[in-house]
Amino acid sequence: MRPHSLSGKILLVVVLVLFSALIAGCSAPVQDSLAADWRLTVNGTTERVLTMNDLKALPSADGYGYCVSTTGFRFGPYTCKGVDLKDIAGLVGGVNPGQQVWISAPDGYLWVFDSDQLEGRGFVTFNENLTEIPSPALRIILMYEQNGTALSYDDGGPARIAIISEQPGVITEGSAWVKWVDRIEIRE
Ligand SMILES: Nc1nc2c(c(=O)[nH]1)N[C@H]1C(S)=C(S)[C@@H](COP(=O)(O)O)O[C@H]1N2
Ligand SMILES: [Mo]
Repeated sequence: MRPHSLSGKILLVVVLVLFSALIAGCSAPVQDSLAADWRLTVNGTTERVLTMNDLKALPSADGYGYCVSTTGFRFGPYTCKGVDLKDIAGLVGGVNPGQQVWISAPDGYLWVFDSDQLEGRGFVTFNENLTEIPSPALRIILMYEQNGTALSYDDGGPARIAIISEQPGVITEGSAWVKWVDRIEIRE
C-alpha cells in the first residue's frame, strides 16, 4: 500500500486513534483496577471479606505518618487516610486484651500487633534525627490514601498499614507498615 493513497491515510488515522486510546487506558485505570481486584479477608469470631468500597464505607481516620527502615532510610512524612484497625476488627467480634492482630500480605510478609498497640500504646518512636522519643498516642490504620491520592502499588497499595499521629514529626518503625495487606486475623 502506497503511503499517499487514501486508504493508507485512513489506516494511519485508525492506528493513531487506537494507539492513543491504549495509552489513555493505561494510566489512571491501572489504579482503579488495583483497588477493584482487591479483597480483604478479616477473620475473628466470624469472617468477613471486604472490597475497597466496603472499606471506604467505614468511618475514616487520618493523621500524619512517617516511618524508617531498618537501614535508616526514612519514608515520609505523609498525610495518611484509612480505617482504624480497631474498627476493622470490630466487624468480626473485636480484640480482647491479650489477643493479637496478625496482618499479612500475598508476598508472605506477616506482622503482629498486640492489643495494647491497637489502643495506640507500646510503640517505639523517633524524632527527625532518629533519636528515640516518648510515644504520643498513635493509631494503627489500614491506609488507602497517602498525601490525598490512592495508594500506588509501589507504596504498598491498594491498602497498607500506617501508624499515625495527630502531630507531624513522629517516626515509627517501617517493619510494621505492612504493604499490600489482604488478610487480618484476630488470634489468641
Ligand atoms: N508486604 C510487605 N510489607 C512490608 C515489607 C515486606 O517485605 N512485605 N517490608 C517492611 C519493611 S521491613 C519496611 S522497612 C517497609 C519499607 O520497606 P521497603 O523499603 O521494602 O518499601 O515496609 C514494610 N512492609
Ligand atoms: Mo525494614
